[in-house]
Amino acid sequence: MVLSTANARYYGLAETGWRGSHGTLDDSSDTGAGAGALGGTPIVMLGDGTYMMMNSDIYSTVLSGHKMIVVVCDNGGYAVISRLQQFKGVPGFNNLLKDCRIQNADNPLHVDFAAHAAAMGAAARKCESLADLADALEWARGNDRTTVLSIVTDACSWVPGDADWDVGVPEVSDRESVAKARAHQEEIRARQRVGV
Ligand SMILES: Cc1ncc(C[n+]2csc(CCOP(=O)(O)OP(=O)(O)O)c2C)c(N)n1
Ligand SMILES: [Mg+2]
Repeated sequence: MVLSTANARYYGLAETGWRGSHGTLDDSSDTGAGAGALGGTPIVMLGDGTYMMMNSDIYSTVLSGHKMIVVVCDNGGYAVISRLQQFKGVPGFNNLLKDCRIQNADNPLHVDFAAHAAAMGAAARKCESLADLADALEWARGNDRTTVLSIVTDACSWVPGDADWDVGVPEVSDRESVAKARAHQEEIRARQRVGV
């Protein structure tokens, strides 16, 4: 099982020989997911935003016959980045679909991931519940090619535990919330250990 976030390649490491059965790949420097080098079908779990950034790997695995199972957690956008954005003192914009400008806010323009994956030759199914996902995984295991399962997830529930994320905040702003975020950033930086 591989958890993959933004821009990690879904399958790459299967071909480069990444060894291990579980892993989490995070952020833009990663170039591998979809382990399975030691046998078995890789299961790659990723977000809807990650799907949008790197879905051509699905087509490649259909063409090359390197089957994988992809579970797309569709929470309506870049949820973690929306959270980060709001922590830095501004209301969310352009990260969650519901916060985007060109659309009906009550009915955001969701991508139909199952239809999209099917268009690239993958087997695909939309799951309506966790029980449905369990059935779909069984079905996916028996398929002869890459299979994509999508399921709706929550954009605002987070597991416990957190860390400061040192992203630049403007020094000058009319918003008090931004000034506070900036002051917090300076506190974070004062506690950083250079070179560690
Ligand atoms: C190419 C690239 N652009 C931007 C980012 C920053 N980034 C990290 S997580 C993330 C959001 C990913 O969205 P999604 O996969 O839907 O996960 P969610 O946060 O919604 O669970 C982005 C844009 C990145 N890692 N790589
Ligand atoms: Mg998302």
